[in-house]
Amino acid sequence: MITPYSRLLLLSVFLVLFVAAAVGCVSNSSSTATRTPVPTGEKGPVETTDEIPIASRQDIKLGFSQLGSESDWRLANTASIREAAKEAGIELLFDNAEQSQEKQIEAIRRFIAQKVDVIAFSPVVQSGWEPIMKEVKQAGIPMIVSDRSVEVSDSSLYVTFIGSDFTEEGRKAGKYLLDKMRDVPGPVVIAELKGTEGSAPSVERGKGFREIIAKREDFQIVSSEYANFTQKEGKEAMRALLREQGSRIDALFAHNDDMALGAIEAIEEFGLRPGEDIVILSVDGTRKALEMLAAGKINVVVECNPLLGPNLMQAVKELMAGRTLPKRIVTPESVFTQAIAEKAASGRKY
Ligand code: GYE
Repeated sequence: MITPYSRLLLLSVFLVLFVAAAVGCVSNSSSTATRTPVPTGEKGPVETTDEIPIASRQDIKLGFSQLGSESDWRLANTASIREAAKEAGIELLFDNAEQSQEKQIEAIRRFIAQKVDVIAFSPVVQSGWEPIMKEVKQAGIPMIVSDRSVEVSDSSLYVTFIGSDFTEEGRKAGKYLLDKMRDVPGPVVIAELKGTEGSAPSVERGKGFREIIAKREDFQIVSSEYANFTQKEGKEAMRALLREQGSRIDALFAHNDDMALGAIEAIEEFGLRPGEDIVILSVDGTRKALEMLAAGKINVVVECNPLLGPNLMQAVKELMAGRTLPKRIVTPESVFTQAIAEKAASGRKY
């Protein structure tokens, strides 16, 4: 028989159970929200979400427009971005524009429609980006410029530019040549193989190089051709040049390794010794070029670091965490000479 007293007792038991369950719920959900990582080797809470790395739970979507696949540098750059995104747990939407600015613009527009959190791109040329960057800004998506710089009048269109100092790379090549030729009476006849017309590395490497060699009036650049950063075009341009100039060239400044490798083939076809009859200066630091440096066929390789992936992913995460980034992030780089070539080539991953 249920007395009023036992009814009261039952009611309070239910009440206590109900409150306990409710508190349990809240504390459960708050433990998910704080996402305390489970130390390895210990048994964590039953929830499976605790196994997922912290970054991927934030579900960051990054759209990246790559300019192409013209060189070994570029392939290493793409691999670095893909690997770093995976490691950071960032979802990467990747597009390769194969040297076309229009395709890059289309890809960026697609990223806006796909509502990505951040857009990064490596611009094939410096100019012509302002309208699309304005569209990105209007959509409220932060934009990161990677590898090559852009020319825009409004610098608020991007949050940061991560990449090398190409002018400094050109200066380093120039300094090497000045030093190498210090006891050689002039004129010193120089040929230049430029990359892509209007691209930041081509414009700036050329500028830095000229700035330094201007110290000797008898240094003459007799030829300056675009070869689009590819081995094939580097070879063709060098062949044409040698046909025209014969063995009158003392030095070649190739704006990247792939073009230098192509030029070496052409020089050998012509019966000349690259690295001896023609001093060869290159930029990037790919394994193939370092091997040529060790073999004495290239005289100097100025390093340009393609492994921008980790820096880029860190920047993306910082942005998503609401932090401000420096406007410019410069990659530290060195110079490879023949003295250290063998060692540098043996450990090279790209
Ligand atoms: O030097 C060249 C590539 O933008 C720094 O582009 C990059 C350059 C690199 O094709 O090999």
